[in-house]
Parts: sequence; structure tokens; C-alpha cells
Amino acid sequence: MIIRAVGGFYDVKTAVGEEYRCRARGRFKKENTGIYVGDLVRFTRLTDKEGVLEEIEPRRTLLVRPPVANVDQVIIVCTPQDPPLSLQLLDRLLVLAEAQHLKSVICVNKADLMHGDLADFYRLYSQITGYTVLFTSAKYNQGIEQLRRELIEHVSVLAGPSGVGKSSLLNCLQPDLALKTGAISAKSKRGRHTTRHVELLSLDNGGLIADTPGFSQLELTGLSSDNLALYFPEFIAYIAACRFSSCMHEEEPECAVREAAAAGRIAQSRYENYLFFLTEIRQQERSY
Ligand SMILES: Nc1nc2c(ncn2[C@@H]2O[C@H](COP(=O)(O)OP(=O)(O)OP(=O)(O)O)[C@@H](O)[C@H]2O)c(=O)[nH]1
Ligand SMILES: [Mg+2]
Ligand SMILES: [Zn+2]
Repeated sequence: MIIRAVGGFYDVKTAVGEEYRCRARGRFKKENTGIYVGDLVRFTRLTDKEGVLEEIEPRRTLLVRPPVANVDQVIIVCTPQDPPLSLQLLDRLLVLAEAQHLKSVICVNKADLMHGDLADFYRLYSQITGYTVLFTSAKYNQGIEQLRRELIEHVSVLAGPSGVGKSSLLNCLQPDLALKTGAISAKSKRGRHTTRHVELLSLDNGGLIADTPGFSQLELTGLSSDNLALYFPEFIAYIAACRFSSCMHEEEPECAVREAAAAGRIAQSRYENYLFFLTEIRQQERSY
């Protein structure tokens, strides 16, 4: 399994725990399949530390942002502040995970900085079938055991903006990982992109988890506008009740999704983000 990709080399960990630094055969570039952390590979040993990648096994899943193959769940990390919460970025990550049939866990870190109450947030997302919402504080070691339970026996990836505490959470889960963390900027209240590479780490309890660099922008590449509504799990029950089977849930008459949003049965922010993403994906589709 590729556990790290740095400077054109791929670090491969074997089933017995040996690591080999590999380069890729030229043909991988030609075939344009990409090589991702999480890929299962065959390689030729050159020395007791080096090798050459020969073959990549078919992938079960692939996330392009953050780039990682074969994970089965995404731990989306966000914060009430420092950096500020963006429901749109959160919904973007959820949609990308749904499109890959990945389970999502929403981890609200820096719970110690919680101002007012996030009860509404909790209600909104924990009511959506399939989403687990956790509150953690890496600073005060809170919620870490709940997070650990979500990771056992899974291959997970941490995703979220720079500075939300992804690496800090991993250090809490397992101090010997000793991952580098970085203070957020006092001025912008955002992270400084401390983690530079995707790295797949083994947890003592059996789980594997990828730490990833934070990002602030995320494109919904590769999604089709026709399928978008299906990636909002709480819309699905209403879609069948729309008058038109081709309903895109915008201005169409008797749209059950829009009516549910107007009545508060679907959260306003989720419906608005759906419409926003729809416009964005259509623009991409037009430019193909
Ligand atoms: N108050 C508070 N600060 C935290 C918490 N968790 C992490 N931090 C701080 O937030 C800052 C950013 O933490 P990192 O772990 O580097 O964040 P990251 O998500 O890995 O960031 P990138 O690697 O840049 O993507 C550090 O100064 C941490 O000490 C928390 O629960 N509460
Ligand atoms: Mg980090
Ligand atoms: Zn509709």
C-alpha cells in the first residue's frame, strides 16, 4: 500500500510492515491513471529500501480532494471558529463523499472555543441519515475516545480546512505519531498549511487514517447535475414526490424538495447549497 507520496517517490508499506521507497515506471504517466496514497500496488524490489512500482490494483474508491484511494470513510473536521465554520465547504465535502459512496463523520473540533451553541448545527447534521456528528477538543483531550471508536477497522481520511486541528487530533489519538502542527495566523484566523503531504498512518487499534493538507477551496469536479440531489441524503425521500420526474428542484411547480425546504423539513442552508452547487456544476458541464 502506498502510504506517502513525496517528490516523485512513493513509499510503499508491505503486509509485514517493511517500507520501500519506489519510483514509478514511465508508462504510468502515459496511462494517466494517477498514483494515489492508499493505492494497493505490486512492485519490484531493487534494494532492501528501494523499488519500482509495476502495477496498481483496481481502486475501490477514489477521492480527488484530498487525493487518496481506497478509503471507506471521510472524517470531515470543522471548527466553530479559528478558522470560522463554513457550511458550504462542509456540504461540498459531504457531497463529494456521497458521490464516492463513502461514509461521512463530521468532527467539530475546538469544541472548547464554542461560543453560543452549536445545538442547531448538531440537530441539522445528526438528523440526516448516515451522518455521525462528534464534538472534540484536541487541546483538552475531549471526545477523543468517541473519535477513536469511529476509526477502528476502517480506512479513513481526515479532510477539512487548514488549521482545524486534523494533525492535532491524530497526535491526541496516538502521541507517538508526533505530527507537526502549526498555530493559525493571528490576523486571518486561518491555518498556515502545516501538513504538506497526504500520509496514511496506522493506528494501534487497527485502523488506518490519512492525514492530509488543509484546503480552502474545493471544486465539485466530475459530478453530474442530474445526480446532485441524490448526494443530499435527506432530499431522497422527497424526490419521488416531485410532480416531474425530471425535476431539478429549482422553480418547477409542485417540487416536493423545495416545499420541504420552505416548510423547514429540509434545512434552508442545505437547500441553498444544493442550488449553488447546481449552478457551479452546470457551468463546468457547459465548458466541456
Ligand atoms: N483551542 C483549540 N486549539 C486547537 C485544537 N486542536 C488544535 N488546535 C490548534 O489549532 C492549530 C492548528 O492545528 P493543526 O493540527 O496544525 O491543524 P491542521 O488541520 O492539521 O492544519 P493543516 O495541516 O495546515 O491542514 C494548532 O495551533 C493547534 O494547537 C482544539 O481542540 N482547541
Ligand atoms: Mg495538519
Ligand atoms: Zn423537485
